[in-house]
Formats: sequence, C-alpha cells, structure tokens
Amino acid sequence: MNPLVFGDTPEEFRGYEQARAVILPIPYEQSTSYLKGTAQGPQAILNAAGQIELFDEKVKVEPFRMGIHVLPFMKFSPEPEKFISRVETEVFSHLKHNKLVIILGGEHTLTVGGVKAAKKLFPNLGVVQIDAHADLRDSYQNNPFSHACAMRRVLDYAPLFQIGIRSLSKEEFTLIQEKKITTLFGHELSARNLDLFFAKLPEDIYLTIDLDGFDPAVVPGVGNPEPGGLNWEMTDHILEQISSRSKIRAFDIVELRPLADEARSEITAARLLYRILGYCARDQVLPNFAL
Ligand SMILES: [Mn+2]
Repeated sequence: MNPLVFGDTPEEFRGYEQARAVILPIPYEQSTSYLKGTAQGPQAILNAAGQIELFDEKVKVEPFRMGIHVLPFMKFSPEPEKFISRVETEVFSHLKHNKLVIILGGEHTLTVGGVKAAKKLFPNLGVVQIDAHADLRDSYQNNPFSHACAMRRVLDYAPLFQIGIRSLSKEEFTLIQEKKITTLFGHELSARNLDLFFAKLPEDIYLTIDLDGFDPAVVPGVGNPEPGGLNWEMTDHILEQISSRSKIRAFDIVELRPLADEARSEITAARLLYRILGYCARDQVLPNFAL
C-alpha cells in the first residue's frame, strides 16, 4: 500500500492544493522512558487507515470530501530544540495556507512545535490535552524536552486544558493549582464536570491526544500505560463537544507504540483521526455537507 495516502481516499481528494486537511507523520523517538517503539506509530496509523470505512456512520458524512493530503514523513535533527523548531516551521507553513494540520507521532515532545506554530496565527489559542500524564515536569532525566515535560513547555505559549490525567507528581499537582490550569482528572470525568470544562474553552483550539489517555483495555499499544482512563464513547463525546463549541485549528495523535499481532490501538487512532475530521467537516469546513 502507498503509505502516503490516508486509507482509501480517492485520488481526486488527495492533492495538497485542494486538501483542507494535511497529515504530517513525525516518527520522533528520543526520550522514551519505558517501553520503546513510538517511532513506528505514524506508519502503523496510516496502515490501519486502509481498514476503515470512508463513510462515518455517526457524523453521516464522508470526511475525505474535505480533501486529505498526507505529507512526506518529516525529516528532523534528534537534538530537541532543533527538532521543535523544525516542527514549528513545517506546521506553520501549512496553517498559513488555511489547512487543518494533523500530526502523527511519535513522542509528545512534537506538540511544543505544533502549539508554537498555531499560536502565531491564533493568538488566543488554547491547548486541550487528552492524556494519562500531566507532562508538567520542568525536567525529566535531565532533559527539559522529554516527553514527560511537553506540556510544561507548552504552558509558555498557551493556556492548558487537561482531561483524563491520572499520573503525576506532587510538584505537578501543585503547579496545576498555582497556575490555575484546568485539569479534569481521570476520576472526575462526570457529565457535569465535562460540561463545566467545555464552557471554559476558548474559540481556537490545538488538540493533543496522547493515546495513553485511553483505558489500556481500549488502547494497549502505548509506551506508558496507566489503569483507568477514557473509553471510546466518552472520548467521542468530548471531541464532538469541542468541535461544536470551538474551532480545532490543528491536532496531534501521539505516543502510539504498535504491538505485534494486535491492531486495536492503531485502528482506534485511525478512526479517532477520521472521526475528528468528520466533526470538523460537519461543524466548520463543510457546513452544508451533512446528509
Ligand atoms: Mn501520556
């Protein structure tokens, strides 16, 4: 299968010029601290996309009609600051052309570059993070650009709205309170709390989805699994609410670690991507397109 196509997107909807959505695969893996393999994440999601239907039965649209272009796998320096700057330049060049940018990781570190790029065009940007981990350490294993510090770096650029967090240090917990970060912990995911969370979101959103935010029974293929977490329906509800209230300007799906003979993680990631495109198509891109 040609890796630079999302699923069965017909050829006339794949070109860069007409595509509203562009997918940027970034197989970056430098600071994984437990189970290795996230560099294989982007390819696994693209492979899994070949197995999903082009029609979305819930949103009742064919999201590919907005145009989906897959960019070449991004080349980068392993040095984190250069890497982040490279991501920023690349993402900015596509946002500037009015594209919805989707990054496939790879390590969470890449989010810093994506957020910096989006912030330049959308000054009131907010970042929604679905994740098991707060990722708010100032430094981890002597690396301030570790995946465990990604959101601490993001905080320098945009306010943060976290969902599903269930693993963090006391210092990170204190930081959340001091900086008044909006954090819904894994044990707080009631309908009422979610409604209060959605009401706080700004208009322009960068969405980052660390796949370990899911219950590991749903997505086992991650480098740092944590018990508890989101199921498919809850995540779908969250994404639908965000899309109907705000404008998702860019999003990333990170930290997939493909497993042998076990495809549910990458299939979930591919369907998640396509579902978000469906909501964006319905709510923002193709308002008259719903069947
Ligand atoms: Mn995480």
